[in-house]
Amino acid sequence: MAAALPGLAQTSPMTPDVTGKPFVAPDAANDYIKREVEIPMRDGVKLHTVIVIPKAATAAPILLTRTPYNADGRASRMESPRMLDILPQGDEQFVQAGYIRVFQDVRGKYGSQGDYVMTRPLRGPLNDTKVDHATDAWDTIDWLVKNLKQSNGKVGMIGSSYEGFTVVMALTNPHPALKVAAPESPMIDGWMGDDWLNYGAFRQINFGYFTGQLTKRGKGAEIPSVGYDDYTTFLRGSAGDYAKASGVDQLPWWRKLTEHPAYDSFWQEQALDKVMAKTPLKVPTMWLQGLWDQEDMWGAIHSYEAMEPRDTGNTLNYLVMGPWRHSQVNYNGSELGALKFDGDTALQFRRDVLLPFFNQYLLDGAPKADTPPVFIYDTGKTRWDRLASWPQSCGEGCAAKPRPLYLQAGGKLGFQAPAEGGAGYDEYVSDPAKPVPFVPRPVHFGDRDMWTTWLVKDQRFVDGRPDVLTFVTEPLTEPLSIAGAPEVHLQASTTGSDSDWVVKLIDVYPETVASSPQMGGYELPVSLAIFRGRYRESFAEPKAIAPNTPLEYRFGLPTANHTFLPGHRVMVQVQSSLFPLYDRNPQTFVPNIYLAKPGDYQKATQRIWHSPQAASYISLPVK
Ligand code: PG9
Repeated sequence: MAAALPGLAQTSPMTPDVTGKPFVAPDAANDYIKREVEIPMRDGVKLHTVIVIPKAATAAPILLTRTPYNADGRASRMESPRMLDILPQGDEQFVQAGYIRVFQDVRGKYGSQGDYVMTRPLRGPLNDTKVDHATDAWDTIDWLVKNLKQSNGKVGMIGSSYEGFTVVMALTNPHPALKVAAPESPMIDGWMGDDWLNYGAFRQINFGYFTGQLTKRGKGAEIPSVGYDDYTTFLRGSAGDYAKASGVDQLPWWRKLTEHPAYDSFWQEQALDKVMAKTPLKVPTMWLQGLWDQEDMWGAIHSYEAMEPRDTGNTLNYLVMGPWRHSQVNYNGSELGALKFDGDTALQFRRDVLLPFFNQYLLDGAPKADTPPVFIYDTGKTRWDRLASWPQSCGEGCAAKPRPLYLQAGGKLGFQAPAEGGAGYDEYVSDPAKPVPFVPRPVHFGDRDMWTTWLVKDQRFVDGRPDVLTFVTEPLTEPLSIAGAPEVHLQASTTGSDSDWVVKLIDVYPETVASSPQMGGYELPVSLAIFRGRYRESFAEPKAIAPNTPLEYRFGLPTANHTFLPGHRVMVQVQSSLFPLYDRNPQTFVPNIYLAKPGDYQKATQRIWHSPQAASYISLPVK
């Protein structure tokens, strides 16, 4: 063997190359210091916390996110000596402004000790322990301001979705050092419209999330796919049958869901908009979400509306809604599916509105920001509106009043109430064996592009199906702007004893669009929802539907800020399923739809009424 070069020690060729000693990457060139600490909570449980401090920091503010999604991962986008590179894209403006960034694993997930409870309820009837996310946020903030000598003692909280939920939890009893907050698409009410259900219809796409989050403290198992097309997979039975076949029924969370199909105290007690309605306003809060938020469409807007009456000085409660899918605020906001916007709307918001707002409350000596009380994108005109209040059109207290847009005979839609004559209804057969798909088949829940863009999908793929009714206006001669939540007033009868009703408000593009030919005739959903008919009279106490009787189904559609442009038409589609995203209604009343049996699934003839005595309409928040 060759001799070692003079001055160099000889390493035996058989020296083991994996030493087991910790590898320490040189960090002299880093522009940040990364610390991992285990912060003790009041019950002794330690929460794993990653702190990234700019090397040059003195009197820097702290930006905190509490996550069930792995704090270490959230603070390592890539290996790099630059803080800008290691933190998420949505943080770039804060990094450039010199903030200290903190991510913490919530109790029971990833590096944190303690028990994990899905969206752990506040202490009270549902939580008999001494801790919740409000106490954990308090204890964490207390530790941070006492231990980070590079900080100025001021903390802002931010986060999207589950991370937005933990922001809201902190706001229920905020630590005095918490100076500003931005819950982004926070999970607020899982039954009404966030994440788990929509007005009582269950979102089956969540099964993979359950196993991913709940089968391990770290990242859990994926459910093996039995086939590519989840339309076929979920036709095999009820949600409960799927849970059993896939093993999900072993999870306590699934048991909790199936034990509470209705909006009982389990859900009511957890609805954070109801909690916030009673919470004193202390911390300036910017509620934000996407206008096509496929996961948390309910939370931010309803929380904003719950707080707003008490924000008389317009200084504490702010609303932002961008043309975004779920959490898109933290990525590129130039486009969504087939839609193109006027530049990167997410960056525009983060740079021009969010950062100055946070700076105002967190940076010593920062100027007052010019923050609009409401910053909302007009998804028809494709431009931002800066408004003093929201909604712009409502029953009472708004500048404008909603107008009823009536379903009419012959598939027409218009502002004139229906006249006498004709059958007074249109009908279709809803067959649980052939439910209406929510996106074109094959439907693969693992297809992220499909999931993130389904709410803007061209609805022509179902228009014309015999089980989808379509009503449409003439082409508009003037712009028609809506700014608020459209409300459905559907007069419907069914031959069954239970039914789902899906209503979609759609912007139909002109047949030709020279600048984007592929948009010619596009049927863009502006706002849509599914409503489980058994909850017509009470969300808490389901009731069988009286067959063959026109009954009114009244429910809010998601908030919209949209101008239907001249040449466009307004369309409404009505159907009885959005499958397999939502579990099928068997159309026979059963005590618990999660546990419906094959024989319960029955065809039903559905009539949508448009007679003078039973007029169906959408109350449109026109401005
Ligand atoms: N929408 C996800 C979620 C929030 C809350 C509970 C469960 C899931 C999320 O993106 O975090």
